[in-house]
Amino acid sequence: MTFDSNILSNFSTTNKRLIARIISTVESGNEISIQILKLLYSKTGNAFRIGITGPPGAGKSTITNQITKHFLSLGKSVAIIAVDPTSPFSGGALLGDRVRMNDIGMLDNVYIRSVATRGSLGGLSQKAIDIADVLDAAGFDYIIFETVGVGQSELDIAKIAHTTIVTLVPESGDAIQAMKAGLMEIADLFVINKCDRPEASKAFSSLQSSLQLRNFSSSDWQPPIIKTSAISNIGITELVKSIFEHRKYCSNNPNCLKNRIEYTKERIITIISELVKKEMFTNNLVVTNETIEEVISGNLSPYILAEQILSNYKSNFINNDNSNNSLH
Ligand SMILES: Nc1nc2c(ncn2[C@@H]2O[C@H](COP(=O)(O)OP(=O)(O)OP(=O)(O)O)[C@@H](O)[C@H]2O)c(=O)[nH]1
Ligand SMILES: [Mg+2]
Repeated sequence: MTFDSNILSNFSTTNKRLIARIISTVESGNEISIQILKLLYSKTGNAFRIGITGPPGAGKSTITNQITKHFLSLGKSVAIIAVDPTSPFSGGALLGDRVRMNDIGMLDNVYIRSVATRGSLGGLSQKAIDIADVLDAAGFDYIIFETVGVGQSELDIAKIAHTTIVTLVPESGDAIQAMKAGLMEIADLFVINKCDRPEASKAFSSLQSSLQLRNFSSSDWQPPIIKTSAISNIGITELVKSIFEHRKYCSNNPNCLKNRIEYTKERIITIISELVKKEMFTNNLVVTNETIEEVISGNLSPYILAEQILSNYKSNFINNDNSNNSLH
């Protein structure tokens, strides 16, 4: 199987048909998809990646919609990846919202894609990350990931996003408690949305007190809390300003770099394990049914067998490929 790389000469933010085609290929995870990803990678690294998470219905899509419009007004392009959307990427169940969302999706400089990761191990799938690379290579200035804060995905989002926004609503006082363990740590910025509702200032103080319990050092980034009423575009300018401030803070911060190194290492290990797994399966596990029956009958530990297979695999690898193996 080969891939005609000339196709990529037309690759740009406005060629949505080609973007959709390439993303579908990447989602299929076949051999061509790896060729494409390898080819595109040198064009990545320019998009600023924003993660937005929070409980269902907190207003994540509405905020995404508003910040997208803000970026567009600055002449920028935006790609949105909705990870496991609980409702279609629509701004909620209301038809009016859905129409408005479709509106921005129709614009030249906006691309919206939903990705399902449910059922895949490890939350945010490798696929969502690969898709972000495709969109980055296409030339989008901003990539926004929307995830619902109820699983592993939102914790993973913090690793891949340059800036992570945790969205809460005034009524989510209890939710703040519930989410302390996970969401509090990953937020670079907090948003209390729906501030047109009562209880907003109470929610603000309660979140502020929870944050004060954390011991930030003077050089640490201290997550600001921004009050918004996204539906009326209130607080969005402040939110975008804070995103820019965080971006600036991270541009030369060793902790941010350390996180990126950790995440990239993790990503490489995931790719290696997937490649090894694929190879094991294509070689039919290089193990006989008799050996597997030994495991079933309790005579051979699956751990011992796995170690033996791995060790055979490694010695094969070393024998077959002792050239070109220096990594820099
Ligand atoms: N009153 C009020 N309602 C809002 C505000 N922002 C969003 N909403 C409404 O809240 C509902 C949910 O908004 P969404 O933007 O879909 O929320 P979401 O967090 O993306 O929802 P899921 O993706 O389903 O988890 C919609 O009906 C919005 O119109 C706001 O600032 N004030
Ligand atoms: Mg949504």
